[in-house]
Amino acid sequence: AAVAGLLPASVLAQKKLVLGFAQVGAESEWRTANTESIKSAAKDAGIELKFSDAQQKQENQIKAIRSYIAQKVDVIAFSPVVESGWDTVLREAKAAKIPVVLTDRAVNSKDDTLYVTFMGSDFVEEGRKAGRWLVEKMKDQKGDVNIVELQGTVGSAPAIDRKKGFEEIIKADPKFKIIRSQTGDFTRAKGKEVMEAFLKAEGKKINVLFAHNDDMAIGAIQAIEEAGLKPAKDITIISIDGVKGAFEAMIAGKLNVTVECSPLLGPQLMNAVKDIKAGKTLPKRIVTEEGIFPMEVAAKEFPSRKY
Ligand code: GYE
Repeated sequence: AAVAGLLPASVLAQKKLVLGFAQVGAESEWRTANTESIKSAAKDAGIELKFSDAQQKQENQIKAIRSYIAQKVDVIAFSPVVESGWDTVLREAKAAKIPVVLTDRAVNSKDDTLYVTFMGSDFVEEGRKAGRWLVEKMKDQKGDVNIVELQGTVGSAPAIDRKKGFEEIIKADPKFKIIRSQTGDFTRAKGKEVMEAFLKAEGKKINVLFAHNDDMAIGAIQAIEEAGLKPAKDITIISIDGVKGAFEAMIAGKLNVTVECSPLLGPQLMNAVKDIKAGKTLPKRIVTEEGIFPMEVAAKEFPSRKY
C-alpha cells in the first residue's frame, strides 16, 4: 500500500490481474491445445499468467497451487489431475482469500464453497454419446459385441465419467460385453502398449475399442495394424476429444468416430477471472457444448477444426 500511494492513478488502474494456472501436464493433443488456448487468451485479455505443468502428478499440482498462494496471485485456476484429495490445499487458498476456478476436470469435494465455478465438458454425456453411437452401429448384430476399453488416468473425472456414461447406455443390451478394461493414462504410448496386451490376450475376439481419448486410440491403431488387423474395419474404434489427429485417422479410414470435447477454455477462463475480480457472481457450473463426428463427415469438417 505504501508503494501504491506513490503511483499515479492511471498506472494503478492498469495493474494487471495475475492468474496462477496449474496444468495437468502435456499428455495429449487435447492438453496441448488447452494450454495454448489458456496462454493466448491470457495474453489477449492482458492478464499476467503464471503457468505450471504438473506432469500428471497431483503432488506437483498441489505444490504449484501453494506457490501461487504464497505469491498472492489474484485468482488460481487448475485442472485437477484426479478428483479426490484437494480439500486441504483448497482450504488454504480460501483462507488466503484467493478465489479458485476449476477448469476442464472436477473435484469430488463435498464443500463446494472451496471453488467459485467449474467450467468444462459433461464427461458422462460424452460417454453416453459414444455408447449411443455404438448401439446404433451394432443394432443388427445378433451375437456378442466384445468391447475392450482404454481408460484415461485412474481417478480422473473424465475416466470415471466417460466409463459411467458409456456403460449406462450399453447395459440396455446384454450382447455388449466389456471384456477388458485398463488405463492407458491418456497417452499414445500407453494406449499402444495396453492395446498390444489386449490383442495378445483376446486376439480376433475383439470387435470394438472404446478409448477415453483420441491419443490412446491413435496409439492403439498402431498396435492393431502391427497385429495384422485393419483398424475401423476388423475392430470398430470409438474415441473422445475430436483433435486433428483423430480427424486425420478418420480420413485415412482408421478410426470410426470421435466424440467432441473442446479444450478451448482459455477465453471463458479469462472472462471468469475478470468477472470474479469485478465482484460478479458466476454460475457454479459452466458446461461446454459439443458434438460427435463420425468418419463419414471427417473430410468435410477437417478444415474448420480449431484444435
Ligand atoms: O480428454 C484427454 C486429456 O481432461 C478432458 O485430458 C480432458 C482429457 C482429455 O489428456 O485427452
